[in-house]
Amino acid sequence: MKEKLLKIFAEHSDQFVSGEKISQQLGCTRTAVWKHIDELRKNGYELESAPRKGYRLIRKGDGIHSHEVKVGLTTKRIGHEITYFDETDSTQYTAHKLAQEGAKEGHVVIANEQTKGKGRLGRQWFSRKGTSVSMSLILRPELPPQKTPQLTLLTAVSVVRGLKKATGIDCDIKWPNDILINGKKLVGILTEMQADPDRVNSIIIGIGMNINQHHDDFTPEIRELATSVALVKGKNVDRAKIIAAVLNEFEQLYDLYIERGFDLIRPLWEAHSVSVGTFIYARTMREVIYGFAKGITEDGVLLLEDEKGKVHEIYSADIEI
Ligand code: BT5
Repeated sequence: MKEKLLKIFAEHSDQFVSGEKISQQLGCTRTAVWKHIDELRKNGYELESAPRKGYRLIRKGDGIHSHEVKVGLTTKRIGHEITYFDETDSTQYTAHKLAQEGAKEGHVVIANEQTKGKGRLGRQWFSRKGTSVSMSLILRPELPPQKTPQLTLLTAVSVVRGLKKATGIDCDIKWPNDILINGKKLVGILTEMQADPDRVNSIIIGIGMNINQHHDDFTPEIRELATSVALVKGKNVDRAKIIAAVLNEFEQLYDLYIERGFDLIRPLWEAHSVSVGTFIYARTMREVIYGFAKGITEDGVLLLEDEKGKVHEIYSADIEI
């Protein structure tokens, strides 16, 4: 009911909508309309009411609403099914569960707040209620498992392009899964899969984006490492628009990838990468290697030439530039 009511206000942007019209569209009594309006107010929405005119939405609450995302979508399937939580442990957990239960490709899980956001290797992903985007996308490509790192890189390109379209900002990609602005982390990507030895059943792509955080919204451990769109732009931005823009870019690139492979995606990735063509430290599970990042392979593996001229294939690491 709340979603339906918000949809009515979205369709009437700044105008008043009469209580009568709302009650007809929702199929409920005027008293029930009044109760739903009251509920929205309790959720942080600012609504003006005027005799004989009805209600007008002045300011939204701090949630992200599925219909607001859907309004911005130009996709054929990605994001058509959205599961939204005001609060959940991790959108990755829910997406895995939905995938096991047979969710279709393109189903997206979005949360306004995550209490157990995950990074790679058991690390934490921090987000503050109402300020960030935490979403997980379910995919079902016919791919051998070793190709899945390509999808992390494809996602990074989609995020950079989506952010540029929705907000005008230019970001860099740091292999394999970070989006940076001025060297600070804006977005983290986590790609997980459910697979048999030779076949992927589903891939869950988690995207955590810092959007409307201000300096003090970040926990002390990441305050100096992290940035947000609002910090870069100097004002808050609409998270639903950003989600839609990223999903739109994602579907275009993903369709291209499924049809023509990684060859067309790689130059797009390289164009935004700050970790290729330069000297870097790569911290893997076993060692730290210093060398020249020569490029990425067809599978998205980083090629790092050490000081003795040996080329290492890096599958997973943290990079310091
Ligand atoms: C990542 O891991 O960057 C992947 C983050 C993926 C988060 C999304 S949100 C939706 C979905 N649901 C989840 O539960 N997860 C995914 P990694 O490269 O391991 O980076 C983790 C490190 O980044 C942490 O150890 C911190 O140092 C730092 N970090 C944590 N939260 C951050 C934030 N909000 N902004 C910038 N850096 C952060």
